[in-house]
Amino acid sequence: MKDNLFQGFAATAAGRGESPFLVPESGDPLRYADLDGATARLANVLVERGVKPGDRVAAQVAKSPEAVLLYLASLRAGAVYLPLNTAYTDAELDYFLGDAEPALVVVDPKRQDGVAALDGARGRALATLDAAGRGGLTDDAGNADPAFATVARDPDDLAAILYTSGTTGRSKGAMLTHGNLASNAAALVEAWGITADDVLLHALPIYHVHGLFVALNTALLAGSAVRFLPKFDAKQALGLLPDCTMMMGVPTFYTRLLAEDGLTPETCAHMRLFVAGSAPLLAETLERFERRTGHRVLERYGMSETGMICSNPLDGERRPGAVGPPLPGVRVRVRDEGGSIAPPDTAGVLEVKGPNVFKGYWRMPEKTAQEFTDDGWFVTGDVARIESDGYVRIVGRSKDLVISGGYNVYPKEVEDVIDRLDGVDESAVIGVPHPDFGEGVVAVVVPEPGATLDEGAIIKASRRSLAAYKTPKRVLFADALPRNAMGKVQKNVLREEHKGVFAS
Ligand code: MLC
Ligand code: AMP
Repeated sequence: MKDNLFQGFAATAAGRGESPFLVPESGDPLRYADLDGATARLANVLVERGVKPGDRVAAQVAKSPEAVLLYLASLRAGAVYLPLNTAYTDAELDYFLGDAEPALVVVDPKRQDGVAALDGARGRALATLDAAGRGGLTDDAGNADPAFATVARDPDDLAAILYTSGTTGRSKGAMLTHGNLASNAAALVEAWGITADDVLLHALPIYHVHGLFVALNTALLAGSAVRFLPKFDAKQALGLLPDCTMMMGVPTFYTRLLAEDGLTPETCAHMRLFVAGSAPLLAETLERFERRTGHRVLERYGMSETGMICSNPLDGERRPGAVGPPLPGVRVRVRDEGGSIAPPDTAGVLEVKGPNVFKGYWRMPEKTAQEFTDDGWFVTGDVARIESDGYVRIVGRSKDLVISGGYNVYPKEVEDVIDRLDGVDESAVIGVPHPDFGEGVVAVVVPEPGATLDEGAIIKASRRSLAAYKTPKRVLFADALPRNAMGKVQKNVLREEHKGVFAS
């Protein structure tokens, strides 16, 4: 593959002619034949707006074919694409913009004024793109030159930055190179047998590794068609499944599909592969889905920093509760509590090495150094066991993290917001089993002496600074938090005590 990731995609597109790439619910499909001209026009617009190779292009935009073109145009221009969750509030956005210092910030027109007023946006060029793909960028692209010489990139040059929150302190921007993304997409196309005959049902957001890189980079590399939905809706997905061959989703997609009567072997007759990841897929969900449809979901495991690490096989045993062996070219090992490399079947923190592993955290050399071992392995923070035949089982997390519906929520960030509210002495945020989201965010709050606090008011106040998916679904009150001898809050005790809060 050529060094600029886009050149690999362009080579595939050249052989796909009039075949569709993105097929949205309404409007014309974007054909592979359109890709060169459409991304060239947009790349010219980026350059006109001052974007130079190596500059960051930040995008907080709804899912649309034009948003995908923006990602591809950024690659072509040699820029670094920085996608941001549309749920982020202005306060959250302010930090990302201030830290990444993008040359261009692309937002929905409705948010333009709010974003322009942020400290982090000061001095940055702003452009708009709405959910229908309209806005300043699209307008300019209509008049731009449809030819653009794709900027040459080394495999080690940055293609994207994905922000991931930290267990302590500030969010970190994971720097992903052209080589990282290209190698991971090629490994997945191979492992999952993706071809130009595939039709992918795409209902994931496109600001995270799952919907953007795992789903779209593989489709682009293989030349597949993509049924492109703005978001996941179980009924709509069921209506489209008969026309598709593949779906990728978080476990919530599968539990929501199972709740629909229309999920039958007939609906899935044309399907070749269902993939799940971003959060643990319960063995029970895998088994129920297989009983209902005849399809055994393929579970895989990855991270923003590494792309995909492990996958159950396309052919061979898809083991419930396991994420399969590492992908070709990727190595994993487990380190036990004493710091030694653990023998098979022993739980410990999982470490990974390979061409998929990111370059480091944006402008955080010390954080980067902390998360790599001396011999260059990335420490995932996930607790795993490697079985004697190489299958990996994720059995827990050493990092204090909640995964709700596939989104990561860092308790520290939520606790900081709640602790600042009037009448709150302290708080502890935990994840407990949730029938829809896998884990649901719960805050246990200790009021200041004499203060009267109200659950609804705390939820509402938190929501002002936090995205909806991070905001606690329940707030419970306690006189004190359980602590160990070192004074550390025992979150396992709280999780056990409150495990039934969302029981249905
Ligand atoms: C939405 N809400 C959530 C939520 N998603 N709350 C908790 N967890 C979530 N995941 C909020 C909504 O804003 C709303 O709040 C309320 O909960 C009910 O929303 P809903 O209508 O039920 O949610 P919906 O819009 O249907 O979204 C649910 C979902 C979505 C599961 C379809 O969250 C989703 O697409 N998740 C996928 C995330 C993903 O792509 N993760 C990959 C990360 S990459 P209110 O206040 O408005 O009522 C990664 C690496 C890897 O992890 O390995 O892949
Ligand atoms: P993110 O930082 O958003 O990329 O999320 C990565 C994290 O998601 C990993 O470190 C895991 O904790 C979790 N994860 C992803 N896939 C799986 C899976 N199949 N099973 C369990 N956890 C997963």
